[in-house]
Amino acid sequence: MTARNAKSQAAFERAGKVLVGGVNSPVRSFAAVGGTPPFIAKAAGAHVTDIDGNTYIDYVASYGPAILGHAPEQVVTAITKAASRGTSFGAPTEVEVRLAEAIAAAVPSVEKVRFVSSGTEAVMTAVRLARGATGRDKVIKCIGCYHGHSDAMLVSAGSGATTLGVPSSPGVPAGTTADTVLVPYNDPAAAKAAMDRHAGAVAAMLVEPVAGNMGLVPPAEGYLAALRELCDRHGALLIFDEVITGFRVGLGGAQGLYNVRPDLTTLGKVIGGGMPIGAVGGPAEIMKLLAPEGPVYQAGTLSGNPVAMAAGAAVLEVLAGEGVYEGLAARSAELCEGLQRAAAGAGLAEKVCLNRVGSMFCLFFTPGPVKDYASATASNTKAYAAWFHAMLDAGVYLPPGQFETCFLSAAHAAPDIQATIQAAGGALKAAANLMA
Ligand code: KE4
Repeated sequence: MTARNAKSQAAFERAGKVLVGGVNSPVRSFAAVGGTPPFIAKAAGAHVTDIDGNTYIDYVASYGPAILGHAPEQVVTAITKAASRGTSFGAPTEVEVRLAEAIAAAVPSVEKVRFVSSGTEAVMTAVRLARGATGRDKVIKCIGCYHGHSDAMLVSAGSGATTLGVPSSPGVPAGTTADTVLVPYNDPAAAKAAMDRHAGAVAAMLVEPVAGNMGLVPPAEGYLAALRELCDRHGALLIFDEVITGFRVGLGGAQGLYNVRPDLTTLGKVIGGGMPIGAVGGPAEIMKLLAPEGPVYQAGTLSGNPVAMAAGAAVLEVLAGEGVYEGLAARSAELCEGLQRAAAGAGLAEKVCLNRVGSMFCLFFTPGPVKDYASATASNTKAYAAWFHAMLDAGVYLPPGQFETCFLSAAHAAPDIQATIQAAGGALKAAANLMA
């Protein structure tokens, strides 16, 4: 009998001959969990179907963009219409103005926007803008937060005392990361110490207001407000990287949810409806420093791409509808309560930790609480891999790594929630065997 993923296996082998690792982004290779990634043939609503004809309930959601589910009618129609009028002009269009207006109307600290083509580009631009605005070089970031793959962001903690970043990848010059300072997430005292140590030299504190790249780690009570106060005291800018949380945890993003206003915000994922996109936003006072108004250079051939803009505008229109986020949160809560019950049924109630913010959630294979990188990386990644594969075999597609975040969409319905909880019972028992 052929494996249920024979076609994906063959496709992965073929892909490996022309695509590095057979993929275009490392996490998709299943390196963290082993096995062969399903090659997706199509997706609709809460479901993805691979080229072997297996259909899964999807919680990867393209790592965030698919908040309405896959191929929502409003978005497909918008993309089709836009594409039929031409896919890129290198000239201003009304649709990019409409999307920028929708973002400025929803995100409390944003008056002006610059669109780019990825989250990485958005963060790179925001950091350059902060450095241009302050005339300072240093940027403080949190260990475990991911802000894309620009050189200055590929840092790991250097020797404990200095917290100065050292390159985490070959090809990144030490000089590029020398101005990146690392502190633990959810540790206001460490952020204060770093700011004091580099007083007068810090351009910005860059943070994921809800961390989604070490698994899901919510901000501790008062943490974001403490960073706001610290930046004000030191004349540094506060940058919220809302590439994941923007329009995911609410129309106003995490800054609306936690009522803390950053100086600059980066966005991506949801605002593009699955098309390549990123954005930087903030007060006109700061944004006007960007070219062509100001001296801080930034440019992009496909920035404000009309097809991506049309897709994003369609998504935000639906998200502005009545009760969308309430529904997402309610179904996510129901799912997570079911997963907690399944964990108890597998004798893991005290051995796993489930974090949730709105429609983002993560089951850590460690007792927790998981509040930073150190506690997240205490997770049993072998147990996670066993859980992941048992769920995949049961028709539930989770992110292929403990340090990613699950996303629920507006298309996930009661049967999907119940089927996921049902599958979790057996999958957690498989994982329990690997947990001491
Ligand atoms: P992109 O350049 O991948 O569009 O965005 C980079 C980025 C910036 N900021 C945050 C908070 C992000 O989460 C990301 C990218 N997120 C990952 C998910 N862990 C994308 C998935 C991938 O790398 O394939």
